Amino acid sequence: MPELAVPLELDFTSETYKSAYSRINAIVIEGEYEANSNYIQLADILADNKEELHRLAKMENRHMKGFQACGQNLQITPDMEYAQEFFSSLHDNFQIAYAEGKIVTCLLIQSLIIEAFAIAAYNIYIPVADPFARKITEGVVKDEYLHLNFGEEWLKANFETAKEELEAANRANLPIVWRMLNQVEDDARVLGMEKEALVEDFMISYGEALSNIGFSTRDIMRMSAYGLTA
Ligand code: Y39
Ligand code: FE
Ligand code: FE
Repeated sequence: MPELAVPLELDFTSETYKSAYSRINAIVIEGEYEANSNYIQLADILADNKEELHRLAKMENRHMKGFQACGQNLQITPDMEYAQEFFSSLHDNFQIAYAEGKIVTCLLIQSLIIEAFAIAAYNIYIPVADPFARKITEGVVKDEYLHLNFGEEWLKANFETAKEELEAANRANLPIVWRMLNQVEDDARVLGMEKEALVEDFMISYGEALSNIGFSTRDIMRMSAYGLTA
């Protein structure tokens, strides 16, 4: 059987490809930049995990540089203004939660939702990427599993006190991810990535994380349904 859903031809030099890449590449660069600063902020309030969080922050900075090189390699200029707007809702919700000392909400936004989004995007991108970007992305996605795992472990250890806040944070932030996926759908398709595959991979990583943290299948079904109304 041939691989499914890989377009017959992707011309990495076409104007159509480069235009879509200028937005998706910017999204990824902005995401990595914000992930770096989110982990630095988390290190300031999670004293016990300070060193580990600084290590994660450093990885995000390395990822950002890798993806900047991917854009340069294809001779595109990332549309950073577009990307900042793309992340603004999650960015604002993280900053509001941080200002209120809501560590659980911050971890749900960065270490579960954004990391699961990254894992989905990178896994779906790798088979359709240009050879330079494929190498970079393969290295990056390994780190993203470590980041998701950090959130899982911390939230699992604090499950009883975190449960209610996690449910509220899921309810407020999962619909935003759905809107982001809808917004990026057309550009992603130009790069050879189908929205259905992104959604599927996201829900697998996010659902597994919720399960590892301590939620029941019933809870996970209920929590997942909040995305659907976006
Ligand atoms: O933890 C991380 O490194 C996450 C910041 C990076 C986010 C990547 C978000 C990717 C969404 C791209 C959508 C393309 C289809
Ligand atoms: Fe990253
Ligand atoms: Fe990450």
